[in-house]
Amino acid sequence: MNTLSEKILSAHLVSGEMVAGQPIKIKIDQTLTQDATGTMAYLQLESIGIDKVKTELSVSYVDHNTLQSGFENADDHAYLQSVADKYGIVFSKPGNGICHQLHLERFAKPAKTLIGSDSHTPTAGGIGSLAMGAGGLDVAAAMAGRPFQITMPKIVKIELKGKLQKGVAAKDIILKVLSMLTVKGGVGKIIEYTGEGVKHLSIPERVTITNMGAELGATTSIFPSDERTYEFLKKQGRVEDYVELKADEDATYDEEYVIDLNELEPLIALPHMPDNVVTVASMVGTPISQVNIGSCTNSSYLDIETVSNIVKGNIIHPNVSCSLSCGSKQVLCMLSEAGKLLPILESGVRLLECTCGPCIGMGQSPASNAFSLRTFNRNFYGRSGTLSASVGLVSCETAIYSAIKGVISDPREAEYELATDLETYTIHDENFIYPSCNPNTEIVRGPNIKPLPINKPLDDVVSKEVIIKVQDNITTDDIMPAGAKVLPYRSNIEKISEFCFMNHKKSFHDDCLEKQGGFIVAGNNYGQGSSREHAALAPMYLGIKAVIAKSFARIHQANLINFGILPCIFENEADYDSIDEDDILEFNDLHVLKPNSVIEVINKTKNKSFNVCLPYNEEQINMLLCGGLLNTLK
Ligand code: MIC
Ligand code: SF4
Repeated sequence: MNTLSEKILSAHLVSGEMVAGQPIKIKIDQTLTQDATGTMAYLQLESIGIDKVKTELSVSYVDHNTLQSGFENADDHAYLQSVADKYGIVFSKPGNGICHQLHLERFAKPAKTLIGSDSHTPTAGGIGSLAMGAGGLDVAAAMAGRPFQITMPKIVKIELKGKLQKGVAAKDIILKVLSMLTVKGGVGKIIEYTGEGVKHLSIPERVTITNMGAELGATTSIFPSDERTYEFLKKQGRVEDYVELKADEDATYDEEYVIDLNELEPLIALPHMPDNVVTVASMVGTPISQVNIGSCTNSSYLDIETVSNIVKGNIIHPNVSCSLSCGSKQVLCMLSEAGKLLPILESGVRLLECTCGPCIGMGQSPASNAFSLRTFNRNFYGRSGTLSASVGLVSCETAIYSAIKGVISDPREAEYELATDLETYTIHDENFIYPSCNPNTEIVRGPNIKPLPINKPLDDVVSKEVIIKVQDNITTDDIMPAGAKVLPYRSNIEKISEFCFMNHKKSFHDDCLEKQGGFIVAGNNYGQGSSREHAALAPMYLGIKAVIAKSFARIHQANLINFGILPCIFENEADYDSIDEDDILEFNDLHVLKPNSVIEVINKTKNKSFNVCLPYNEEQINMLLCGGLLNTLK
């Protein structure tokens, strides 16, 4: 009577009891990294000191930092390529595609475990892989053969009934789930999709749903591996990777929901959160000036074929700038081969490289006060690069139909042929470079690649100021912004730390330096969003010793522990209100910190105290005391 996830987890269990809330360790079969998090991950791998990765497969993708406006990104690419060659990692060249789309096409396997230094790694759950986002250091440790620790999640069942109507897409399913569960509703949970509606969903549609499960804060999301999975793997020339996988009929779940696909309508997530969902119908007529199609959520052949079919014979509205990035070279080549690219180009769409591009602010920042419609997964404040812009998240159907009309429009009114996908796919693996595993490969290190900062062991008494106090749902984009100006410094922590919290408190960096570090106080779901460990590394570098929050997002909490910053949880949430910025807080007797403890923190400014919980096991407490995972590994 096992769920799908329990079957994969138990087949990979190394230690721990599979009881929700308990720590477990699992064997990791595959890893992936991307360039924006990969440089750190590989610096960490180098410092762990192994000869060759110990996973079945590890892939290093270059898809984020592809704008080469200085030497920095190109230097990082050369570094990544040389490390991959030496340590036995497949290297995917810039322009080859977005890591999640490529991994799905060429490498992900049902019933395998995968962790990736990118929060959207659960994309591969669309073909039944148990795939999770993680910090770069955890990915490095997995490449070195260490099991991956998670808290055994609760298992949530979402039963899909019926069939999507024309104009309604898989994106609308996940937006519906987001409206039901919210951006913190998936924390500590795996979302399993079941029901007869599943068989009507192709793999590209399923991965749109698992991809955006990251926005629920879920540990991962997963679909069964069935005939549709077989069909997809066959088209990819990988039938041998197919295994059937489904939950037992009598499996029991911690929560259950039902969505009737027949009744679903086009939806849109309004600024500035992916769960701020309303119907497209309620927004019809809103003027837009930008549309961006692509990202790891919606960039498959099927997605772009749909775009091509809708735009065919139409012109993008004169007031709209519409860009499109395919998820991979395979998608782009197949569109071209099938004659589906020409209608897109003729309509006036701006064709971009097969990369993350505008999704991570690598270009295409909207105009001041613009409304931008995007098929992406995140519309966090400032992420587009324009603070005054509003970003709405929609399906490909809504995006392209609105781009033609110049205002938000309901794609159910569009006349177009439904996409049929291709009978066979053509494989274009030329941009994957297989490693020589030569131990003498010289590692290329440009001047922007600075040595990894290492934390000091924790002091017994820490008495410092609260440098910043923030509210609920603070994202890692709030903590450590991305975008074309900041991303080139991902391998230079000293430099990137200058941008820490820049959209919330410009003086954060200088205050930390002046006060020799301090504390962060936060509300619920602190650190949601990306897996970027820079959101822990930069604060660590600036001397932040603890984050005291009402609750944390999973990956960020693990990253804080990995870098030796105490993630403390208010025992009593009301104490959040009693703390102000600049208050001096004091932690005592940290050297005798025990697993799963509740400790007292003294607010010296207010002359009172409050309790915080540290629900961590012995290994994690040891890591925190030593100043992080790297110190313990050494
Ligand atoms: C994102 O979508 O926010 C990113 C950029 O892909 C991040 C990784 C990063 O910050 O490098 C993620 O999702 O983990
Ligand atoms: Fe790239 Fe955007 Fe996907 Fe992150 S969410 S991996 S930036 S496409």
